[in-house]
Amino acid sequence: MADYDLADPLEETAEAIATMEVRGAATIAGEAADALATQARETDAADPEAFRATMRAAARRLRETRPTAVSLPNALRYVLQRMAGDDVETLRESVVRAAAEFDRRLERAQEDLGQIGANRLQDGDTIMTHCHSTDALACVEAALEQGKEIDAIVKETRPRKQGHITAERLRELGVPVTLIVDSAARRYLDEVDHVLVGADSIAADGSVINKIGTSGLAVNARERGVPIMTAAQTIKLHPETLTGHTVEIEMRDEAEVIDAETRADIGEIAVENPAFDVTPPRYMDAIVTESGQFPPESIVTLMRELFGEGADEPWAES
Ligand code: RUB
Repeated sequence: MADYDLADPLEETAEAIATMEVRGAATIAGEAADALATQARETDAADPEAFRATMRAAARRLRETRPTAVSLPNALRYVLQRMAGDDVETLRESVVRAAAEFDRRLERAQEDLGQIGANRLQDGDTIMTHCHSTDALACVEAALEQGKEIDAIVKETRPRKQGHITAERLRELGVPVTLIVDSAARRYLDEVDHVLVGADSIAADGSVINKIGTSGLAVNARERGVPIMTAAQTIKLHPETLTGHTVEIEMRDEAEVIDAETRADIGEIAVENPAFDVTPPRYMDAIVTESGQFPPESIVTLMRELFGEGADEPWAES
């Protein structure tokens, strides 16, 4: 494989995504698009072919960081599909412009879906959250702007405790927060009007791929009669699932679950750390996107509209 000279900021972004310093599907997508723009500005490729090859290599480097959130390849696809021109300068400008356009769309999509999600929430409602989703919080923010009072029960979300970020953001918005450990969720569901989660990927059959623990929460919510919605802008729709591919579930380091010393004290055990799980469509009440609210089973219609019958891989080495 050819060796491409990738700019330091691109390597830094790739590393930040891999180590979860940058995390959450929408944030990862925005940072990846920005990294491509920076790479385009900084590359000293001498001719159009070298420029295109470097940009494809940059996209591959970003693509390999985390496998589950489809917003990442969708962001790379958006930018690379708009890379056009017969000379390096024009190509460079096209990439920078596409990345900026992508960022604007990302922001607008989140605002629009927030308005739609907020319509599902009533004044005085209590929500339960899992992990930290900016799309989900956009719904709460819009509900607050509509003058509704919302309380939140926030699941801690082991092992990385992204619930702490959610708790902090909700407090900044003035929402009363009760933090609970994950295993306390079912006990508190009777006090909850809506479970509100985000998504890393949505499959063509309406399955929702989100932080590990979402599916168990959804099953419990259904059993308790509490509606559960996913807030997910359309960059979370996974085009490859239209042609039968499945979504890869990231397995992360066992050190996130248990430290080496405790593990040694326990004795010979296996430790596994899947980062995401799949919630079947029958346990999800609604998927809220910037294009409207959908029953999970009908999301395939929107996917076909947006992606046709599948998706290309513009980062592939030619
Ligand atoms: C994050 C996670 C979030 C989705 C949606 O997992 O599962 O619910 O990414 O987030 P991790 P957003 O912390 O492992 O990245 O709505 O911000 O895109």
